[in-house]
Amino acid sequence: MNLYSLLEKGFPKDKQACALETHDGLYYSWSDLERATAKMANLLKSLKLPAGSRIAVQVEKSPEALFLYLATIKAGYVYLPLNTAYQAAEIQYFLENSEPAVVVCSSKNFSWVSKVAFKAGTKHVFTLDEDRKGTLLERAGSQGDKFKTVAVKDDDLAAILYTSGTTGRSKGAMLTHKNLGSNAQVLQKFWGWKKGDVLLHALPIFHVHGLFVAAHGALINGSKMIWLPRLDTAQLIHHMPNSTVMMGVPTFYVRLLADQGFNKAVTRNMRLFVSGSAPLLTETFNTFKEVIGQPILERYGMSETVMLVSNPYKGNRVGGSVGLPLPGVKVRVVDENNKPCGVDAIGSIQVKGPNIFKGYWRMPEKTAEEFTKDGWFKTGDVGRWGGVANGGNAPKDYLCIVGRSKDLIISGGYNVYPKEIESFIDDMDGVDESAVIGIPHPDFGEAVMAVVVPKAGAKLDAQAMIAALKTQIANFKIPKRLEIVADLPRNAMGKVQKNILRQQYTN
Ligand code: MCA
Ligand code: AMP
Repeated sequence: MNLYSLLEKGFPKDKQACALETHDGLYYSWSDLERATAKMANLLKSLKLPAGSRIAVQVEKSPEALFLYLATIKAGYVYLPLNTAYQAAEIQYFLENSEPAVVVCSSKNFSWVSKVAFKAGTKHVFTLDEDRKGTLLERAGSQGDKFKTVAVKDDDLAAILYTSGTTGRSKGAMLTHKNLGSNAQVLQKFWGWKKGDVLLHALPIFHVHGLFVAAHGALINGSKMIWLPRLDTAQLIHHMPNSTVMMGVPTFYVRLLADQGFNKAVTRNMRLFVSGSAPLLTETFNTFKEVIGQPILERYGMSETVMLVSNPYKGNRVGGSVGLPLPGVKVRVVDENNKPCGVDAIGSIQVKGPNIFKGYWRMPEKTAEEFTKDGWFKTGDVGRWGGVANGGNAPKDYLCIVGRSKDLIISGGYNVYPKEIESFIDDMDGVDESAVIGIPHPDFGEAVMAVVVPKAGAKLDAQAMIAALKTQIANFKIPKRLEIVADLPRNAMGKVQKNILRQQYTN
């Protein structure tokens, strides 16, 4: 068993057919994909890495970056993708925590990444750039272009995805070959993937959505991908007439609808638009349906679980609801005693299934905390069956997400944990305390905002604080707004009342 073998079963017979077409007019056949993947797998094998070695990758999106992922799982190693926005302090934590055997980074970051990597005990650091340059490809070039896929066990790790923690540092969610394989198979059927489909791919590939939902979907179906480096609405509109499927975070749809060039004619060959990673506003769902004539399909998942719930491909897609549990996935909404709630009652969402991760990397206690005694994973999301949540009107077997029990902000599909940003702000000179909240944002859905209290007598400069944060943390985590105030609202227990702050700054 190996996830690569499962995906490979779907590759087309005609190996000269196009697997990837890039924004700059390059065509990669399925044979190119297989040969490049084999060369990289041979390179990894030649390093004689111990079983279970992690291959940590922080590179810009390119076809070769996808082949590196495929090579890693084909060779039986564990893929560890890292957001390209992460800076030195963030990367240092991930590398020290995961102790990868190999690190692959952009040439422009080599000097600082290699320093951090060698310090963390990594033996091999390669570079890979967007323009087919870098030492990884140089070294792989001389390797053989055939590689026998390594047999692994169902519950061997295929990937580790770091997700930010509500308290403390990020946790590495361990995903197995079975977790990813079972989800890819279920989605292929559930979303009606068919021969002739072409996926328009503009998501980053260091997260579940772009890699395990979008790219896996096309690979397991042997479908061509139009491979764009990032979201660029003009490029999407240009390629859409030659595409049939697209997946995006809600910001994709907000920006498309704001573009004069986006209309029914452009989408004439599109059969499916999928949205996820953050709530899709009912307003966006309705406008899209009105303008384009087809409803966006919204689905719900997590890094720890891959996809859980989806609106149907054929059937009623409901705005404001994430739909029905996927085949094989069990979902329950429970009260504080873990007892299932009735229809229309709000409770915590818990899940079970072959797609649920193996646990957090080297955190057995954290892992145990996140599961109930009878094996349900606690998502930290709050929901209800049916009802009129989010302005929609969902049937009783449809799940609506109405909030989060975890203190989490989702901005443009990226998760930001307030605690992390607060700790950076609290460490600054002259800061007494801070509260970081999410406020509505027309483009990103939610935006990060910081409310900061200075120490007695200290004078703080909001712009200087933002500039200082920019040197320390990923750009999507930077507060879009920072207010300096005399004190924070607290309840009788002394806890900061973030709901009051959210209300105050929402308008
Ligand atoms: C960029 N910026 C952001 C974000 N992205 N600010 C807040 N939130 C963001 N998401 C800021 C940059 O710091 C910069 O600020 C300015 O916006 C422009 O940056 P740029 O890179 O040009 O932005 P963009 O290309 O327009 O990107 C926006 C985006 C992108 C397309 C929405 O963030 C994106 O691709 N998001 C997708 C995330 C994703 O794949 N999530 C899936 C996670 P300045 O100018 O001040 O420097 S997987 C998941 O959640 C689960 C499992 C699931 O269900 O899928
Ligand atoms: P991540 O940690 O990046 O895997 O993000 C997972 C979280 O994204 C989930 O726990 C939800 O809070 C959120 N999420 C994903 N899809 C949706 C959706 N369709 N609607 C609302 N929230 C979503």
